[in-house]
Amino acid sequence: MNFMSDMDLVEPTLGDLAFRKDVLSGLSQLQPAIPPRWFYDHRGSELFEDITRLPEYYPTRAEREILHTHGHDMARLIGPGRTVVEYGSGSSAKTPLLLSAVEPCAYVPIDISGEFLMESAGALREQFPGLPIHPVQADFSSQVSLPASMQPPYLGFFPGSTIGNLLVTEAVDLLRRMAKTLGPDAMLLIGIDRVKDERILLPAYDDAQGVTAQFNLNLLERINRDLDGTIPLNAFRHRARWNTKQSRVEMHLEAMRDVSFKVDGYAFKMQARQTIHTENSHKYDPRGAAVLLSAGGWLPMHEWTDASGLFSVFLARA
Ligand code: AVI
Repeated sequence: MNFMSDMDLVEPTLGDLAFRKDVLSGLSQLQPAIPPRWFYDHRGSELFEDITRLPEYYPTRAEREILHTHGHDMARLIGPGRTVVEYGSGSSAKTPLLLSAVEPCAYVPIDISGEFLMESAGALREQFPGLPIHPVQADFSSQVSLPASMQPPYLGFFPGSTIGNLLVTEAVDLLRRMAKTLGPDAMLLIGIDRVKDERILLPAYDDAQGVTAQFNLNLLERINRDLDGTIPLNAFRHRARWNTKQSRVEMHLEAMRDVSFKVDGYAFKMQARQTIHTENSHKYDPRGAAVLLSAGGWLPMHEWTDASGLFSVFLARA
């Protein structure tokens, strides 16, 4: 006999509904576009970890080099005894470098993915016994509340140049929310990718092994799986473009022929060469980064770069 259990009646979560809304409204625009936060399902997060190890993808290596080389200098300016609040901690790959340098009194990783949070908090507890670790599962695209037991002064940590994936107005809003959450005596340590030659930028987003292409195309697989989509994956290809005016690398999925498909029962048509815009990765020169931080309510104190000058880490105060 075949009974239907309660588990079979799966209610859509708020995340599922937000994904559906972003995809249906995004595909209906004149320039179809889907926000990059939907890249990170389980497979997408794995592919992103693979990207960080690619020879062409310099940001992760360059930022690690900066934290490794200048950790003592950073610790001197930051001082001991702050509660470190990491935004979008993910797999927390760079956290040990920071925590060993700055002598924090507690660590609060914030991430939308509970799975990643628990895994990395467990690993850090082993590595830093005695350090109180309080994970917060939250989406920092809205105001985040810190656990009541956490004490200022805070050090916000936002590595990886994730700020670059936001439009400038969104980035300013996020920085302001961080300033509000972390309070008047806070500091912020933030990774920001620099403007550089296209010959370095483009391969970083269109690697020879095609891992970034898989990462981009995985979004269509996710739509087909989670939103009952019929998008023919082999009709699309990955594209990375440098947009000089907006100082950003853009990722698109380009239709290689005219295509029609359905998502959640809604019909869509795209012509050959039309694209779905899936990501912006803004690059800042030192002045642009300082202006961005100031507009977000943070006063830049110091900038460190790697030996090749590819990437910056800024320390700022509220
Ligand atoms: C997460 N973020 C900072 C990455 C970036 O470089 O913009 C995402 C990424 N997209 C393609 N490769 C990496």
